[in-house]
Amino acid sequence: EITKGINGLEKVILRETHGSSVEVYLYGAHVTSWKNEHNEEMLFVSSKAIFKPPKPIRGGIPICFPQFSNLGPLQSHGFARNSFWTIDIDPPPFTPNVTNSVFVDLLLLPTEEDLKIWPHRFEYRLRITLGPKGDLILTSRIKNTNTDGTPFTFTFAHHTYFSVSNISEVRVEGLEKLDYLDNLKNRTRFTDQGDAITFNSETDKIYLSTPSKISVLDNEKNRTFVIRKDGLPDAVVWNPWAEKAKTIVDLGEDDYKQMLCVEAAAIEKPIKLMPGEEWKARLELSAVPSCYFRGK
Ligand code: TA6
Repeated sequence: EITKGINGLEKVILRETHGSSVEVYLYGAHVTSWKNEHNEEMLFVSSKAIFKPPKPIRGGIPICFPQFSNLGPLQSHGFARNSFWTIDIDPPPFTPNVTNSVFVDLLLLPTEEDLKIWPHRFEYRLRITLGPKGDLILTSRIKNTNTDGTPFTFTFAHHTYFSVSNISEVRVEGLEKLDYLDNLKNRTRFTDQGDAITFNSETDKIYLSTPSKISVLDNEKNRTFVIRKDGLPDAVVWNPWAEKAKTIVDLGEDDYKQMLCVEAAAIEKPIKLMPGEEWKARLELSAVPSCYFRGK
């Protein structure tokens, strides 16, 4: 189903028979809503989000491509998140396919303007799938279509904003004892010392070579988000906390309490593609009651 969203921007709604749903804006291929079968929202979108190009949407799942953050010459987080994507009506086959699922295929090709700032031709195909149990799966395929024989490199992240009841009660599991780059300390490399990751101040870290499964436990809501990823070795953990939040115009003053970004990413080792070569990555998000998660 394609409808008009905020400010007339087009969005696609996927609905699954048990009642879960996903909303995706073509602007940015940006997932702005992911609801479970009880109509509960899993993603945070800022109360002050500006749905007006060229501003990216604050919240949901922005795509950072072809550059994560300001790690290169492009605008922060690259141009995919504020580009207009199209619906890909005839994508090459995806394997494996998730059975009994609903999905939409989106396509990003560089514009002439993009080519001026990043002189590489590519095809970025994104499949957004809502699985039979309400899981959200994002599958990326990025192909170098340069005709002049040149390779290109990029960094990447799914900048997921999870909705949490109270950041002070949230715990992240799966990143303990790993190395990370601390963005608040000039990206100096440290080794995590704690047992689990909890939050009581601004956090902006790039965890390196992380496991394929990371969990975000929201004790107050009795909900656990499970992140499964493939082809995305790194994981960014970000919460701006009170002071930084005040400097972000499209974030409400107390919004930081209700959000946590845990971002499946490829940052430390940029991806290099030769002409004709394709890179694939997969992110699968599920939300389960914590008691169920604990018992597993
Ligand atoms: O992923 C963390 C980060 O790179 C932070 O450094 C923080 O600034 C955030 O992303 C948001 O970036 P944005 O460009 O959307 O304001």
